[in-house]
Amino acid sequence: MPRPMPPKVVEALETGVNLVKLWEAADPEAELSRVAGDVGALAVGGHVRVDGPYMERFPRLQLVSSFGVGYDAIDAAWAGGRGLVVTNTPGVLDDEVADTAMGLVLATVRQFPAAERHLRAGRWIDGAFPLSHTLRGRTLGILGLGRIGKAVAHRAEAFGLAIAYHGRRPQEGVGYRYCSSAVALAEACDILVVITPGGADTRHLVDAAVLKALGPSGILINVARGSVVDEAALIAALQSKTILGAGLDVFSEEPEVPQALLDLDHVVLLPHVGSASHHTRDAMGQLVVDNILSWRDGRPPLTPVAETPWRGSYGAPSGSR
Ligand code: NAP
Ligand code: 8YV
Repeated sequence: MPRPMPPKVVEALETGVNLVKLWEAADPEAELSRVAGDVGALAVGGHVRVDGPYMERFPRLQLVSSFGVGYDAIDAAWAGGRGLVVTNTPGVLDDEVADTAMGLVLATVRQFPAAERHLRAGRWIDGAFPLSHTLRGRTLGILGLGRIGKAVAHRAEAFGLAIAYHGRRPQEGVGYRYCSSAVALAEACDILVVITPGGADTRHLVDAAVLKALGPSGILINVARGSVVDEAALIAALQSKTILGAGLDVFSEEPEVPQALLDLDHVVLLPHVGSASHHTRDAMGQLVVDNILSWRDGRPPLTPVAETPWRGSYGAPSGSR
C-alpha cells in the first residue's frame, strides 16, 4: 500500500496478508526498493498514479486493487498487456454519486448555496433572495449513460425531467432520446450532467463548442473527472455568460481549484465528494479488500476492469515480464 487508505481497509489487509505500509517508512523510496521483489499485489487509492514504469518496479506483481470505480490514474492497458489484473469498485457507489449529481443540479439551478450565503450574511433583513431558475419543463442530458448515469436518470425521472443521453453508441432497451454527439446532446438539453470515465478517450469531450451549444440558459454539472471538461473553456463560458452556471465535483488539477471559478457566484463547487459517505466508502473499501483476498486464495478477481479480463490466472509467471 503506497499511500494511506481508509483505516478499515488497512486493518483488514493487515489481518489477511503481509501488508507493507510504504508511507510509514522513514525512507519510502528505500523501503520500496527493499520490498519490490516480493510484492504480488498493490492496494491503491483511486487517484494514485500507477503507470507502466511504476508497475515494472514489482517483478512479481499480479494485481492492482484500486479504491474507486474510475481508474484513469492506472495504465490498465499496460497491465492487461502483461497479464496483470486491475480491479476497481463498480456498482457499490452508483446511488451515492447519483445523489451527489442531483444535489448539484438542485443547488446550481435553484442557487441554494448563494441563498444560504445571503441569509448568513444578514442580508435577508434587507430583502428577499432573488427568484431562481427552475427544473420545471426542463430536459436533463446525460453524457455517459453507464451505471451511475442510469442512476441519475432514474432520479431525474422522479423530478419530472425529460431525459436525453450521449454515449459512443445508442443503448438497446433504453427509452431515453439518444443524441449522436456531445454537441447534439448539449443542444437538446438544459442541464448537462457529465458522468463518463476520465482518461485520454474523453479528454475535453466538453469543449467550447459543447458549451456554446448548451447556451445562455444551460447548466453544466460535472461529477466525472476534471479532464472531461476543458476547464479554461468552461471558465470563459461562465465569465461571458455563454452558459448560465455550473455545478462541479471534479477539477483538472485537484485539489487545486482555479481562482477564476472561486470568484464566480453562479457556480457550485464541491471537493470531489461524490461517493464520500461512510456507508459507500466502507462498501468500496470492502471490495478492495475482497479482491485482494481472492487473489491471495488463488480465486478469480471479483471486479476486473475491461482492459484486464480474467483469463484463468493472475498473469505471467514471475520474472517473465
Ligand atoms: P460506466 O458504467 O462504465 O459508464 C460510463 C459511461 O460512459 C458508459 O455509458 C459509456 O457509454 C460512456 N462513455 C465511455 N466513453 C465515452 C466516450 N468517449 N464518449 C461518450 N461516452 C462515453 O462507469 P460508471 O460506473 O457509471 O462511472 C463513470 C465515471 O464516473 C467513473 O469512471 C469516474 O470517472 C466517475 N466517478 C466520479 C465520482 C465522484 O466522486 N465524482 C465517483 C464515482 C465515479 P458507451 O460505452 O456507450 O460510450
Ligand atoms: C473517489 C471516484 O473519490 O470512484 C471514483 O471514481 O472518483 C470516487 O469515488 C475516489 O475513487 C477515492 O479515491
